[in-house]
Amino acid sequence: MLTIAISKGRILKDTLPLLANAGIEPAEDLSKTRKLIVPSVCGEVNLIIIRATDVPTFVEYGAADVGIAGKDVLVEHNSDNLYEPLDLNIARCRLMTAIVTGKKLPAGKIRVASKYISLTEQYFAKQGRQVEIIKLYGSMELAPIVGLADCIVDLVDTGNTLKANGMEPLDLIMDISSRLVINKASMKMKHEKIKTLIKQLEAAVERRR
Ligand code: PRT
Ligand code: MG
Repeated sequence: MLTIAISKGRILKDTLPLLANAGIEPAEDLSKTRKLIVPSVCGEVNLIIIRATDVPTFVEYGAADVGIAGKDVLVEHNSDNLYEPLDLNIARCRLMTAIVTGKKLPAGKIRVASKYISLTEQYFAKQGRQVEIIKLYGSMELAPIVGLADCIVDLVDTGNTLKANGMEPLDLIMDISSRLVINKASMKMKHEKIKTLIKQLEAAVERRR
């Protein structure tokens, strides 16, 4: 059996066609079921359905052999126990700083709201700027408007969310897409199965280009 960790959020709709190309189809409609473990039609794979941010944790501890997660989540998680053999080129977006439209960052120490504590810290350290980071779990766009922070670090796709909240993107921190990750021990123990999966997904990603 191979266990694959996937998340129900925006990554799912792009993930399913890729998995289908690798011969993996969920035995139930994932958008409807409340089950957290769903077998594949072929019976050789179990899909576990978890929060996007939990994918690296499940794969790191071997609770799943394989997972699909955003680069943002992977860099923030920062594990040495994961192979990352394939860029799936799905759920693409940019990690950016953003600010109230027309405003400039004040001089000196600034307050930055984000759910990406480690990425934010690294980015501003490289810029040589002192920051106080305020951890939020969502609705980052609100923080500068209500005076909680000078700017935010968040994912931007169309830019519509920022715009709708009177904000604009400032600097690009990192281009983001979703990646295939593999538990290091699984890579050894289930080498043939996983190698085949990587090859099939690779081909599916190429075809999708
Ligand atoms: O489970 P949890 O709630 O912690 O995760 P989640 O809700 O963030 O999951 P999900 O499914 O929403 O996102 C999972 C992954 O999708 C992220 O880790 C990214 O790798 C990827 N992704 C790609 C995005 C976006 N694009 C994106 N636009 N994740 C979030 N957004 C949000 C962004 O945070 C902002 O609120 O969409 C808004 C901006 O979109 P635009 O189009 O208005 O610019
Ligand atoms: Mg969300």
